[in-house]
Amino acid sequence: MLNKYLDIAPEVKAALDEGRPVVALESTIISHGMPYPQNVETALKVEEIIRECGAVPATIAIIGGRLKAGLSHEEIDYLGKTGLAVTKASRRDLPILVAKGVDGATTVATTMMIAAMAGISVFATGGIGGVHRGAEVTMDISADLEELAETPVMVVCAGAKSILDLGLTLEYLETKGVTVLGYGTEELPAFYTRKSGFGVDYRMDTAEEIAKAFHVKRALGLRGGMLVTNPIPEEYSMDADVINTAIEKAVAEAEEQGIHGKATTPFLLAKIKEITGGSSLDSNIQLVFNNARLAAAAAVELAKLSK
Ligand code: PSU
Ligand code: MN
Repeated sequence: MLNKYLDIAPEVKAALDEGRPVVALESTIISHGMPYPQNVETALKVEEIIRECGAVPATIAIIGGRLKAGLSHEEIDYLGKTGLAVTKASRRDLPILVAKGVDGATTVATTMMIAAMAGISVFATGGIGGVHRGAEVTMDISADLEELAETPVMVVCAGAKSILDLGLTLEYLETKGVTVLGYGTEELPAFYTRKSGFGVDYRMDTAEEIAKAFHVKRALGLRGGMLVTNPIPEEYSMDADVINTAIEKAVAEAEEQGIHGKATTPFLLAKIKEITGGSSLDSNIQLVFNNARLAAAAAVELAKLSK
């Protein structure tokens, strides 16, 4: 029985019922990850790309306390315009927002949860949350990592920003049994750049291989997701020194101002944007498009395997 708080958009429901490919998309990236109107333009364009690649997009959010798998253009526009005033909803926020009947922008963790409830297996985003620098003292570790350990959704991202401690993030994922795949690379991409200095668990060169790995994981009865890391296209990648200097500055400023808890990631993202001007936003948008294409291709392959 489907969750009584869940609304699946008719187009998404039809695709799922017929075993056609569907790709989930998150909404924190819309409300907290990019400024208006680029956030709305990007969200709509990502949906278009997924359609062109033969899958049905399902942008996920909480609207008026309803868990939504598939949003209308009006709902996407509303989330984009409302921006930071929408509650950023991670796992611990979900029951409260539903109980109160209010809105929430879903992070990677809650997008995975709602995707799984709806029966969606593949999810495309920009970057995931992870183990923050200094987490050995602050214990700031994103709930996204626990969700990857528990919830059966493949997440396609461009790696993680080095606002995180990438080495500790990989260690955490290993402990939790989350496989980290590199699409066409042995090296974990670092969001704005194609390289991080850290290795992925396995390199895979086709969407078919990626889909098969996830299909077999499920067939083995193993719980949890899988992380597919897709390097930003060369022509949009940033100069490592430029971006790393901006990140260092942002992290130092967050520490100075005593930013903590759920505010940390949005604060750092906004600071980096401010320091680098528009260039990091352009890269950010392009890597999301790139991830949408790979996620759609993987969803198409997974649908064939699931027949
Ligand atoms: N990292 C990014 N861009 C983002 C996020 C993370 O490069 O937009 C968002 C995602 O929604 C992610 C969330 O799930 O931030 C993680 O927040 P926290 O670190 O508070 O768990
Ligand atoms: Mn955190």
